[in-house]
Amino acid sequence: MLSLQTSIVGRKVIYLREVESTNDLAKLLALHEDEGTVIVADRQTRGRGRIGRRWESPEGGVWMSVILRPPLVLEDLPKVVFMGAVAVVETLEKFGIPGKVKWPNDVLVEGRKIAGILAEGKAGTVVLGIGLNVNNPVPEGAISMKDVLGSNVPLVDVFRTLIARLDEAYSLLKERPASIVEKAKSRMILGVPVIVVGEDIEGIAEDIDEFGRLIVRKPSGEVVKVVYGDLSIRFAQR
Ligand code: BT5
Repeated sequence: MLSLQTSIVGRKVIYLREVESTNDLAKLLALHEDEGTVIVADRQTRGRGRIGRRWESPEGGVWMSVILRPPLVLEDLPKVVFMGAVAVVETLEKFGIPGKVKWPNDVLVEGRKIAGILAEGKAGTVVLGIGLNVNNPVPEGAISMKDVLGSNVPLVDVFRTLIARLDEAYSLLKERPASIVEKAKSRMILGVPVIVVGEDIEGIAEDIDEFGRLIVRKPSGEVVKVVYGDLSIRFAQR
């Protein structure tokens, strides 16, 4: 019915009207499901961001997780996050919306958050969770595809496009992991003043390195590499 023609991502799709968190369910199902299995729900009652933050997931958005078994080590988890971010930006592009990646795991449109990525991994399995605001109401400071386009967007088309882009990005990740970092970098907001939240670091977000670390140049000229993890950046006013 969805007519997915992907090779891995979306080989099986498990749809629920409501779930606490697609990532939590995917982690459980990963014990016996093959890679590529997608869990998608109309709404989540306990959608999660990083470090226990809440992810608002009312009906109208795409809330999904995919079970992956990439031939990578745990240090490569940022590459899986970038794979998700690239697929989201490409999906938005297909609908005529220019999106940008904000390190480490956000996608912004018009400076506001339209999507968040949550990759959680252990022992060879990674659950890649994506929340994309489509027609749903969004929290203060966030944005949806509907807000940008001015009318409702067919949710199933967005989902189908996202699955196709994720499948492409996953083959790239497996064949040439470095190219996923390059792709994410070309779509990332760089060259702007940032503050690393919770750390005493302020400077210009210059670049990312091959491990996905953010390279920040302080006003003193000193360069700091911010490790991907639970840290976030805030754009600073100059
Ligand atoms: C994220 O966390 O951005 C990752 C979000 C991942 C959500 C997906 S949905 C499917 C799967 N199942 C889950 O349970 N989760 C994943 P973080 O960087 O920690 O950002 C969280 C912050 O984003 C919150 O503290 C809010 O400020 C903001 N936020 C919450 N809901 C939002 C929404 N719908 N749109 C935009 N921003 C939101």
